[in-house]
Amino acid sequence: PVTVYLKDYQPPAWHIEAVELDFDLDPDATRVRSRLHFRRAQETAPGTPLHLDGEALELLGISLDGEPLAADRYRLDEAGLEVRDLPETGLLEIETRIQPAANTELSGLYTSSGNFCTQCEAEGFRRITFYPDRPDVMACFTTTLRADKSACPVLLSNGNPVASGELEDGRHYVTWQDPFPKPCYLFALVAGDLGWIEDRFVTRSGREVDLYIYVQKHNLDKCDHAMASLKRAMKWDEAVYGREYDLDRYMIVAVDDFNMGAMENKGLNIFNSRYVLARPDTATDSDYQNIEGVIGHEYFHNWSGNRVTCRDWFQLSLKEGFTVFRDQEFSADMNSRGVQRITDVNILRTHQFREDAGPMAHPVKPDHYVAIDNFYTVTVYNKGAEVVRMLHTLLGPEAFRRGCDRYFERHDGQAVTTDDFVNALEAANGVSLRQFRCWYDQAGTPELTVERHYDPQACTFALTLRQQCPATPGQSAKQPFHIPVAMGLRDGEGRALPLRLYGEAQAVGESRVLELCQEEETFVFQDIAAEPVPVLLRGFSAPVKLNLDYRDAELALLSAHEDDPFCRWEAGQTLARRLLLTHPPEALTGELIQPLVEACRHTLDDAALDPALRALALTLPGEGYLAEFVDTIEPQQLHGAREALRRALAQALRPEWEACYQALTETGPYSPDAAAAGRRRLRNLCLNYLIACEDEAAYELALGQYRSATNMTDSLAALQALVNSDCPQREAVLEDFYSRWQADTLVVDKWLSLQATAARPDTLDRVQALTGHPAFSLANPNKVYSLLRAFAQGNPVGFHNESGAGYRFIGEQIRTLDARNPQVAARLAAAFTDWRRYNPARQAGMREQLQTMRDAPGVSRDLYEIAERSLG
Ligand code: B3K
Ligand code: ZN
Repeated sequence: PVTVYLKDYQPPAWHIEAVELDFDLDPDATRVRSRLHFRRAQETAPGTPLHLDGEALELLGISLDGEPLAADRYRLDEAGLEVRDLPETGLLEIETRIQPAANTELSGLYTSSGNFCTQCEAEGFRRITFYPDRPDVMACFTTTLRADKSACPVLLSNGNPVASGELEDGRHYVTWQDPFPKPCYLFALVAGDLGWIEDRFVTRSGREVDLYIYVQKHNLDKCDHAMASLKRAMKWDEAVYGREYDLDRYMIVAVDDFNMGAMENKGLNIFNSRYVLARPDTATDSDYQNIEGVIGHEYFHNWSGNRVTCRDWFQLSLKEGFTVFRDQEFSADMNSRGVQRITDVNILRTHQFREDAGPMAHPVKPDHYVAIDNFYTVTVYNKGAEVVRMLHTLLGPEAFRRGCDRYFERHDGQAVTTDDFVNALEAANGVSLRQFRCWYDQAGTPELTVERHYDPQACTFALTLRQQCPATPGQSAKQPFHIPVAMGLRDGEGRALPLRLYGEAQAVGESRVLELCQEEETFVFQDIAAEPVPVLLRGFSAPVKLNLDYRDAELALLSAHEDDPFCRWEAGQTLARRLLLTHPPEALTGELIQPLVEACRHTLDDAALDPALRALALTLPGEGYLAEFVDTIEPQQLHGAREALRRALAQALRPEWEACYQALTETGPYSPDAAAAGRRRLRNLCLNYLIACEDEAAYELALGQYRSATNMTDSLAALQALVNSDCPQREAVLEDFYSRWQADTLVVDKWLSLQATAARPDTLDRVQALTGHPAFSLANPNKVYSLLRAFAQGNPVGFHNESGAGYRFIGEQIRTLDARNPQVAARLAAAFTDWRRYNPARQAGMREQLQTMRDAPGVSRDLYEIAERSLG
């Protein structure tokens, strides 16, 4: 497999000014006629051939300016088509044949539940027709779809419909025109027998936009939340970024078979149905949240991604990091800002920090890849979002907005780089972000070590901040980063102190952002009457690991008094983490855990605190996060410790959990709003503790909740509690759930995940058995994620079973899957990349699977790259 390097980037030699596509749709043999209006780029020497990418295509014909092209004027190879001796401008017509129903990779044109749909990002368009498949080639698309009218009454593509009519043999056609030039990765078509709901949005300048959500007809009663979310997103982007929608219609289509979450195709988003469909009895509160977030994300791409796109795929974070930041802020504004931030930090620290510390570590702007689809990572997306968030923090909201305005204005209609984004922020504000650019180029998570010194005579408090970034593959030495450290100081009673730095005439507020640019800097605060408690990284202002030797009493104080929700939560988590990592499970009782018990009691009773924040504070750090703090990961040990502490807290506060549970009982109709969801979350957490007592009363409570639940959140929480307990009815309830929901594929996914993540000795056997269950299919990515990935990445004790059987099972599944869908196989293989973190026996078992994957005959580029880099 070939490696592509950023340093080799060359601008396109040929432009495509307009393209007309004509599809004769048939599941087994679709004919695609393409008319490319090409022009040689000014800098290109005459005689330079035109390269068109193509993969899995059957070429039926090719002509130039109306004449068939002689065989010696073009050459077909594995990568595509090379056309020689072209005039400066002209029209190339190409006819190809493809087989949508046989497309198991779900890249290009494929069928899902009998309907046609496409996925072109990153390099799927070349599986539809020969084309310069790179984002810096932007063209205006006109697309005609022809299909059988009864099988495909709905025919959709980008832009606006401009013509339609009947054809012979019961076929019909629709022609779509997209007035905005776009790269081919944003092309989409959908054809099939779909139902839809419609709505309308009036932009703030008074333009009317028709909104459509298309789904399989049996799902029509599950679209309202997605539509409401879309309208909120459109309004938010106008209010916060001044960005309006630009076409007459905005369409969303939900399909059951989709490799990723969703795709921002211009005017025609295609979604994994799990990010569209919701009804109170089928979707949980977090499903509702995720739908709102992903609908927002794809909508925001219309500006950050589509109107301004990426020059090449190394710039992926230009659109993804920025758009994730935008969707996180949207969700924060629609719900609870504190809860959103803690949730996002949790994802970052559990998954991205881990990636950044392993063999797949890469910068936010990578500099080489084998399969670009492997780089849709938590680093490019979530760390990329943190980088944009730091720019927001450093510049402040107004200057950040000015910079974004400048960026959209300067680059509208262009394909640009992350550097262009930073340039625009600089230019609009007259600042230099030279050193800040390190965040784009250097991989690895910096460690921020803090030393403090209080001088009672001088009444000064000095904070010395030192940064250090570990080596990552291919990058041994690192330049210091420009790190914004949002901070404050509190006195012994928890009161915030005014902050006056050395040399300042007066205090500047009680919260401020220190900028660490050197390897080490000291900040001295004046007028500090007694030793204060420092609070660092408010709002988690930088994606770094913080080392600060807090005393337990200080953490307790912050967990009771700090205003910043993240820092308050973090203080409690740190207390719990210390217990979990420094004591054997059997010691986690009595005196030792008394301070934590008291902190939990305080949180439980704190009626003034948002229930969702209380639930987060009362949740023990996850095993995945804890694993970041040990040298050798012993999954059973981490799990055992966490379970022991959970049981101890459950028993110590039994009456309190029960009282809180009862107090939060609600009877009204379901609403997914943040307040109601927060109350359910806390109540279900109480249930989760109560069931840890493993007694009849707790079982009855869970069984009662399962039977009487009127929404999926409560139903699933009860089921999960039971499945992870020794309750004798657990199997019966699981069966009941399946027989009730077997017709709803997304609910069945939850049923699979629950079993795959159950902490029970027989889980591996069960997961193996479930691969043969009618509910499972390797052909559907959601099923693979719900069962196999949930087991491999969400059940460390099961997957890392001493016997190695978990490794062998998942390895085998990956190899089978690779032949059918390399992208999904490669995602699943991520479970093995961290093999060096385990003991020698596990290392050997994991490495063996990676080697077998890498050396398998016919291994895909995607899987090869993951295995090879992991073995590195
Ligand atoms: N841009 C798409 C991801 C495409 C995946 C390519 N393998 C989804 C998103 O980030 O909005
Ligand atoms: Zn995106």
